[in-house]
Amino acid sequence: MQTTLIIIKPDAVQRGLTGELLSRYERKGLQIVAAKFIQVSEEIASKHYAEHKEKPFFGELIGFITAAPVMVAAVRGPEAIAICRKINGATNGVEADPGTIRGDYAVSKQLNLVHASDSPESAERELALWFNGEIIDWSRQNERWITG
Ligand code: 3AN
Repeated sequence: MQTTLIIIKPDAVQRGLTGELLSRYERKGLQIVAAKFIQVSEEIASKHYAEHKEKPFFGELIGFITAAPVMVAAVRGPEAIAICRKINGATNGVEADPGTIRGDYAVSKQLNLVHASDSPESAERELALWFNGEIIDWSRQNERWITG
């Protein structure tokens, strides 16, 4: 089992897609183990995107993610990290395959609706950054009908 961080970004929230997008991870069979609707601080945004600090789009990226509220969630399941990256699709909405979130809803590199951790190391770091003891380990009654 892996747990990964999902962010439903400001563009998706503004477009009224929060529930629709969160449901894509849920209906796949992943389990929501934390979620909150927040206004992101510059401090958390800079820490989250620390690896992009030197990129020319860093300032714009921080401006975007702090511009309006986001829904942040932790989702769990077998290979949850790879599954969520597949559900999201390629970073650039123009290149993302139809059927993925970005393929279905995005035409931009920056306004790409969702974030998902890209590795176990990133997931661990990001979950610790966004959730402070708020992850709930709960059992699904129907687990055997989902993960076997
Ligand atoms: P992903 O979100 O697919 O993991 P990353 O980690 O390469 O993509 O980029 C982080 C975020 O930075 C992206 N979600 C996107 O919003 C933004 N971004 C990436 N590349 C660009 C770019 N060339 N111009 C503007 N924003 C970008």
